[in-house]
Amino acid sequence: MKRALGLGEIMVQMNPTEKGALRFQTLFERHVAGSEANTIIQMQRMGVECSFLTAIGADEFGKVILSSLRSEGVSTHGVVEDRSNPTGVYFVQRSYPVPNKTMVFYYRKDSAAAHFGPENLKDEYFVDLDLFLVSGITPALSDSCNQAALKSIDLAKKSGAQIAFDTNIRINLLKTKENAIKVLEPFVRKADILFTGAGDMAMLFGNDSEVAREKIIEMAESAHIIVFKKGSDGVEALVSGKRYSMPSYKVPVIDELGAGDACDGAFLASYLQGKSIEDSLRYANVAGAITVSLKGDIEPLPDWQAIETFLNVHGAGEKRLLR
Ligand code: KDG
Repeated sequence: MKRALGLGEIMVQMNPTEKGALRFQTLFERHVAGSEANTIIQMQRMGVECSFLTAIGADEFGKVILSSLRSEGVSTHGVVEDRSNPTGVYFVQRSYPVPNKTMVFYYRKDSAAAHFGPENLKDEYFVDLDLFLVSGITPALSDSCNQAALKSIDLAKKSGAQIAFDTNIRINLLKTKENAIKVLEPFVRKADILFTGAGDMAMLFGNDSEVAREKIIEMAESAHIIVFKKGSDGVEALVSGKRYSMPSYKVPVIDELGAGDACDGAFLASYLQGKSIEDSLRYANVAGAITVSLKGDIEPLPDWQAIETFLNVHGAGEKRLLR
């Protein structure tokens, strides 16, 4: 069995039952979500043995996060209970002011997870590991999280694991483009498998998409795989210099949150378990399509059976190899 480890913040997500401005919402569903945890749970559902590193508050929301990870079979040995700081929470606003677009409002400053640091890492977490995963959100949380993410990469590399990194820019955490480049560049340089998207590349390198693409390829000096997520335009990959492209599936969009994470997780689980790049991209698209069509980041994440059922209905999709 392949083994993966993730690091990041998991929060309680309050998602209104109705679309529209938050000030008019009175009924909320309580979900659990966090980018790297979403990806890890996607991988676990597809047969990778996963564990997760984070900190939770000694509060009710911390308890629901712990039981969510455990109920998925994700190992929580590296989860720290922080008695001084609370579990982070965020609110979702759907379809307002931009129809079909989701906005998030965080209550995560000084959260337990933001206090996670390199002192919480143990060598044993990195033994027999195939893949370590982190995204641009974690180093943006705090200096201690940044240090923990960098040290985890060193420990994972020493144990022979591959490093997967998603640029995942959250500008409300990183504040400026200059700071985004400063914080994210070391991670882009160290990644073996890099995930990014048009929005993130424009944020880092400007609106000329070809220039931005060239710049990120140049910066990703260790990456043998770069996956470019293009939302409803599908997904592309550059694998040891060869370009692959896979169009997306057209489905109704209810809540886009978590779709990119699902896409990363399905790609990584498929690739680690020996699937071809084309199939890995196809399953990544399926996971993204299922996730946008339902609320909650974790609940929709498909297992193999769900992927197969989806493909039986929607077909395998157009397959193109760009040379
Ligand atoms: O990818 C979806 C996540 O970004 C979101 O649900 C919460 O982890 C989160 C974040 O930091 O924005």
